Amino acid sequence: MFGKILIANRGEIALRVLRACREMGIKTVAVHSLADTDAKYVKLADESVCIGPAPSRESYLNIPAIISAAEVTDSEAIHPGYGFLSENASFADRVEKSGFVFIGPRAESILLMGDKVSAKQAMIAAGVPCVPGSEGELPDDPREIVRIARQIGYPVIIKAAGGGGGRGMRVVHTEAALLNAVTMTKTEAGAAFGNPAVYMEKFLENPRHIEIQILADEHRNAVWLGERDCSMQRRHQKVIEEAPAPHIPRRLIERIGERCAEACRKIAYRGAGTFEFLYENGEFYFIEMNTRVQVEHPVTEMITGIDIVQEQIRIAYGEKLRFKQKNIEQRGHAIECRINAEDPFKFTPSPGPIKSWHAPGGPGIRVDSHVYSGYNVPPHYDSMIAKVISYGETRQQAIARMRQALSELVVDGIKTNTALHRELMEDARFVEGGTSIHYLEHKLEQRSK
Ligand code: MV4
Repeated sequence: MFGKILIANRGEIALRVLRACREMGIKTVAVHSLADTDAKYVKLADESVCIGPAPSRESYLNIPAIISAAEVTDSEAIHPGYGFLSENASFADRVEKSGFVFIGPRAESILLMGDKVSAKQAMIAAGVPCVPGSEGELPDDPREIVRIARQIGYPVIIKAAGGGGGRGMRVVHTEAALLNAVTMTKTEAGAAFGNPAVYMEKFLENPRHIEIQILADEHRNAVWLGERDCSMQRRHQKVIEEAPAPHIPRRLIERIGERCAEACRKIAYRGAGTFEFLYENGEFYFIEMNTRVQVEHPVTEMITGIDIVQEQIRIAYGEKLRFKQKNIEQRGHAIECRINAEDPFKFTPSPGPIKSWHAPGGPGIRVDSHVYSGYNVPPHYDSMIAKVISYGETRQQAIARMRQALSELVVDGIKTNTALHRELMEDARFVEGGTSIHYLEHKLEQRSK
């Protein structure tokens, strides 16, 4: 196994990767910005290297600084976590060309999935069901664009090939609005992603967001670890995730999961990955694939007993997957609440010193967090400060445990969204399960009236 891994990230995921390494007897190197010198994972790491000033551009996104840190510490591999450089194909490539192992997919896979048009084409070829839409990039000819939209039927959605995660999209309801929307999306996409290519899909009005976790090794073995329901979101920021997804027939999910694993074998995917689907009227439609470990991976860990970060490390080392599909069981139910340092009404970030921090505990409760009493939440990064994860034999028990956990949680000194989570755990529609991607935004609108 690797002797030493450099963790190219910060916050809770840096601590999460550190814990995985420790358990496996692997030494860790933390890299940090000047804003994170006092962070818990920096102190806990075997070694640490300051890679630059507070702004991400100059530290956590600073490729030469990170590779130099790997060199001076004799690290063997680099774990990118999520966000920052985790889905940067050029980073993966430069890591490998510098003689280190990138703990993630091959750069070619990151590129393939980073372009949403090529990702969708690969999935169609692999037999994964996709949203009906244009065959690849939209052509320039306006008559062709109008023809494609008529064929799909309104409403349609125009999406940037270089976008994803909700960036660079526009919904079109009428033919009169079509060409202008395409032109505007292309202009914005060119400026934002350096790629003006756009594609068109049928716009699904009220879907759920269901994603499938996969693991694949470099020997063409691939398994799926069940699904997660991430529909509870606001402005493309997930708020609550759970596994399994309520009220979806098991045989349907199993069919989709198998398709995802088969797609991984087909494209020779390596590492952990997530297939994102929209689910509406009993049908799954692939939209994007994420080539990193995700924030919400713990809910899958809780119901499968598989440590996804450790498996990422084993896969990167070249090992074969230690289980076959028939060995993977989903048991019970898990829910994750993302605790953010933010204003509970305006949702603006609320950084600053945490005066008092009490984490919940007890049976079936897991808290992934890097914060502590006296910790200063820096203003430069994402506002998530903790993930509270509950596990139960049933969804009902997971909710009951989450209610208790949230009642125990204390974060004093800064504003957080804890009250929103407490409210949602009592919300009749959440308790029933199966709300759409629009539910939270509608609920918040009602609340502010
Ligand atoms: C869609 C859609 C409806 N129809 N595509 C937003 C994020 C990006 N991953 C894809 N997104 C969407 N694509 C079609 N054809 C609605 C969304 C969408 C969404 C998707 C998942 C989670 C939250 C969302 C919030 C708004 C819109």
